[in-house]
Amino acid sequence: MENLHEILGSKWFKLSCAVAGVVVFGYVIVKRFTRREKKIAPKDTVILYQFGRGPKAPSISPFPLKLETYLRMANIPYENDLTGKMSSKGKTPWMEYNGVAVADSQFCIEYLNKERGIDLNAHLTAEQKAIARAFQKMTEENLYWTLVMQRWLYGTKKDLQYLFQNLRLSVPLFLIRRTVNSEVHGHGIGRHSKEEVLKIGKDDLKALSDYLSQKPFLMGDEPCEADCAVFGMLAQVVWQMPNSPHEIWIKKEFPNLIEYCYRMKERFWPDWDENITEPERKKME
Ligand SMILES: N[C@@H](CCC(=O)N[C@@H](CS)C(=O)NCC(=O)O)C(=O)O
Repeated sequence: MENLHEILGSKWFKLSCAVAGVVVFGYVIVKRFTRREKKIAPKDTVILYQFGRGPKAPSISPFPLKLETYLRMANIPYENDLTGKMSSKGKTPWMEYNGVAVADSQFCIEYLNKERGIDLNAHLTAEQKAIARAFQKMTEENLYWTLVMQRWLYGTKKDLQYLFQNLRLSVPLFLIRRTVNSEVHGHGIGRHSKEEVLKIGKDDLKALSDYLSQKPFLMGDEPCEADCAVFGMLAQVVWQMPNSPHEIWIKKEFPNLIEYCYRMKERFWPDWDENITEPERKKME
């Protein structure tokens, strides 16, 4: 008891309390003034949470562009929240729809399909649906990681600064690189040599190019759900990975993938230029 009194009365205890008080007070003030207004959506309107716009494509990430393209393809009213707030799973994109939060672009699509009775694959046979799914998964679960490794690990800091200049990178680059290294190691692809990783990327692009061939869209004359994912990914290569091996291959060996991206952009993004930051910056220069 004596000891407790001594501790409570000591100079160090009082100083620690004062410091803790200042820290808590500062935290409350910062939180109070940086609190963002929560978007309230009209009924049946999606709030799409994603990063801010990219320099030459509406997102620097394939998955938000996939989901936003889907919302357009399916004619679903939506509003963007571009503050970069992450989902409950710590990823982007995610959405709120009539008060329900859904994380993961594919789960968002499936939720909306169910809620609104949408089927963008209605014109496909069961066999075509299976092929579309296989290509989508190859693109999102395999090709994607070669883009991640090119962008974050093999690419230059200058390329990243260009990509992120209008976005807040709240975590220092070395920490992001450390996380990416551990993610790709866990996935397995990060254990391969750079040459091997790039070969995987090129082989996937070749498979997409060979399968697309002269067709306007992945599965034929009309776009389907998988086109949203494939376009979201390829748009990064076409517009936002300058001088990367991926861009060089696509330009030299798989030009039908570039034509495909322009076709998708024309059909679903007539307002593309208003949703990228590059023209704005050009005007300011
Ligand atoms: N399967 C998810 C993938 C989303 C995803 O990987 N998003 C990345 C951006 S490209 C992300 O949020 N990364 C942040 C992180 O992993 O911490 C989806 O389809 O939404």
